[in-house]
Amino acid sequence: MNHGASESKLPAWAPSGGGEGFATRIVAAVPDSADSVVCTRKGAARHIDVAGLEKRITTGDRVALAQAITLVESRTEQHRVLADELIDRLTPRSQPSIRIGISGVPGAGKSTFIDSLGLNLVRLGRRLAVLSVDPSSPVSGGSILADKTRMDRLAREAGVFIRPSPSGGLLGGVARRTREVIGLCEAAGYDTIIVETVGVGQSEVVVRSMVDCFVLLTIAGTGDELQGMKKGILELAHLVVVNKADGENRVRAESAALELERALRYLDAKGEDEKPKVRTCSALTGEGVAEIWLAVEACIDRARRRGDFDRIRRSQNVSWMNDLLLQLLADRCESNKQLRSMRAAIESEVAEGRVSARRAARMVVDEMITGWRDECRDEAHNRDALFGKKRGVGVADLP
Ligand SMILES: Nc1nc2c(ncn2[C@@H]2O[C@H](COP(=O)(O)OP(=O)(O)O)[C@@H](O)[C@H]2O)c(=O)[nH]1
Ligand SMILES: [Mg+2]
Repeated sequence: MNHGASESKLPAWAPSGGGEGFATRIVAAVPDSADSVVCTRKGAARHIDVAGLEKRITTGDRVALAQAITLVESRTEQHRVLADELIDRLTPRSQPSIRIGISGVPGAGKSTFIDSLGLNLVRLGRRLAVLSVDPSSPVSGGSILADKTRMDRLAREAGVFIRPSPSGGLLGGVARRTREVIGLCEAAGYDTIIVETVGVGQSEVVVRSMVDCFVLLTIAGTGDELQGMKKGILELAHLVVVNKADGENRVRAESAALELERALRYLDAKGEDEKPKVRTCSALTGEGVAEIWLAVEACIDRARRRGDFDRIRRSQNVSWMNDLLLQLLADRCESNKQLRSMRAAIESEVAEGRVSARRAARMVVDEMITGWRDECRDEAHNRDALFGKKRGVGVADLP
């Protein structure tokens, strides 16, 4: 499979006259069918050249980056193995970056805001990747570098990479992959990562756990709306921005900002320094957007001075690993046929009170461990037969 740039084409919505200079392209997706990729690393390399992909990504090839993201997002086991390998190769190459989360209800103006902010960042010489975590965003036709995202101006910039959510993704799954996609973008040399997420509750919490600065974008509503904004969400924010402060709406936006500031004064357990700041802007006219960026930088500087920046990143990495660990166990419980049928049988025993829940959970874990050990042994046998005992865990190494 050759994913050369020649296979990419302009999206249907590209402005006429944009020509070859238009940065956004549609590229073919990594096929999802199991037989398109041979299971072993050696075999699979014939189809997806992980080393080649790594090289292209680190030399700034956006088509390669898009393909890598599609690979990471794929649900097939074969792709998972290759994605693991690619991530292992790229992790040491990650560049220092800042990660910003931008959340808000649909229509608050997030995409318009990112378009405007992004142009400022490009002028400042930053290389920007925009990722969106929006399970409802419609995407079609394979992997697309930017859909109709209201980021048309940004999408033309050479130093910008825009990636909407994969279609049909469940929130948990989309966000889980986003963490890895951030890493890919950093390895590709993007120094500023913006994650756009729809404010529907859970997604904010997930995105908050992967960024350095979390911005909540809101609009002046009926007043009730502000009151109804969940305290929990406000507490997540480093910065609250009241958008659409333009035209007739300007006064309302400014009074909404004052009201928010008052509400935030009573947030407990945070020093003055750490309380969310409130700003207004107009993403449409661009007024106030540069100041928002200064506020983001100030927030990151404060964190650095407190020694929080690195500490929080480290703890985000660790909790990320722990999330993955639980996810691996849960996936195993669901995907392994033997475990599934054993669980079904034992569930009815528990339901009838014949076996305690505690004992049953223990039995499932024992079964899981036994099954895993057998599989590892088989896998090691196969590997030894294929490659000899030179690398990896040999049969003799297993307990
Ligand atoms: N008047 C005004 N309209 C805006 C502003 N920002 C966004 N909009 C409009 O609000 C609508 C939703 O914007 P969009 O960026 O798609 O919101 P998102 O769903 O939060 O990404 C669009 O019609 C925008 O043109 C702003 O600052 N002022
Ligand atoms: Mg949007």
